[in-house]
Amino acid sequence: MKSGFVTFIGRPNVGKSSLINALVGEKVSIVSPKPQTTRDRIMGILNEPNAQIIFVDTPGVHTPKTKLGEYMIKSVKKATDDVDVLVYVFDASKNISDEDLVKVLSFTEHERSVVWVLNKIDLVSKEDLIILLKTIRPFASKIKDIVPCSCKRKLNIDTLKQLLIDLLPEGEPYFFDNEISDKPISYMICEIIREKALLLLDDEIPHGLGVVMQIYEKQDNRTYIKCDIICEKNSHKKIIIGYGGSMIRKIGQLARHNIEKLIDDKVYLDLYVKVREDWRNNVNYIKDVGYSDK
Ligand SMILES: Nc1nc2c(ncn2[C@@H]2O[C@H](COP(=O)(O)OP(=O)(O)O)[C@@H](O)[C@H]2O)c(=O)[nH]1
Ligand SMILES: [Mg+2]
Repeated sequence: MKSGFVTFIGRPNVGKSSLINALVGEKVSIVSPKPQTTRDRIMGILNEPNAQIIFVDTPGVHTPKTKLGEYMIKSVKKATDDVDVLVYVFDASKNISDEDLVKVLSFTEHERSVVWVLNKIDLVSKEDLIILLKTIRPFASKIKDIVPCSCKRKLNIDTLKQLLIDLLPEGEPYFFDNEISDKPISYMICEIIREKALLLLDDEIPHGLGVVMQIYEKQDNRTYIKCDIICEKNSHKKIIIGYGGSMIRKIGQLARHNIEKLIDDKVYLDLYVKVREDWRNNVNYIKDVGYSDK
């Protein structure tokens, strides 16, 4: 039996969460085209007949501007200490700068195995991929392997899975084999709601969004869930609710669909919008929204 922790790091938006969802085969981490979608370290657990891989998803490496941002960077640091394999993800369709390489190489100064993934190869030609591989190969002397992947086309996902299993140490499983994440269901439900809001809302609002669960109640033939969507300004609240409630209804419909799949029950989802000015700089609010060291 093999078992261990595999942490995914890299710039925002390169596809870390998408890769982990593809590898686990379940939606454990939310995905959106907006940077800084992932705010916390999240574990996704994959059980194979002879292996348990605990994937650790992290927020993208960025320069923090708020207390929440500082928390996000701290959670990356924690997730890279003490893991068995570190996977650094690049976006193959973007240029890889020297600055990127310096940062990436700083993660290879340890004993543990490091793998590089070039994701989104569906967006580049074979020729460009070969040029990219030639450019980075000289820096890869201490790396176990470089794997080109595409989540969108499901290319090389199984190859990556097998490589990671090979690199894991022998050991007993850390989690029961029916668990898919270290986060509670309430956390995953709030994240699904935030994902739909990220997808539907304009650029300026999403960064200031948080979701807090107020009620989760199993009823006769359905589950009743009440959540607050937290935003930073009254003007944002108006946009989130939308004309005659049209936007919040859309967010609710999309989210309900995913939540019903996750908990395998019919769901009545009740959403409210609340304003908390500057909550991302208030430690107590950050905790309320579910991001805490504990
Ligand atoms: N074309 C393409 N898009 C991808 C691929 N993987 C992820 N994406 C998209 O890239 C965006 C960012 O993905 P996400 O997993 O949230 O990135 P993260 O910030 O690194 O976790 C989303 O819009 C994904 O749908 C891929 O292989 N090909
Ligand atoms: Mg992510």
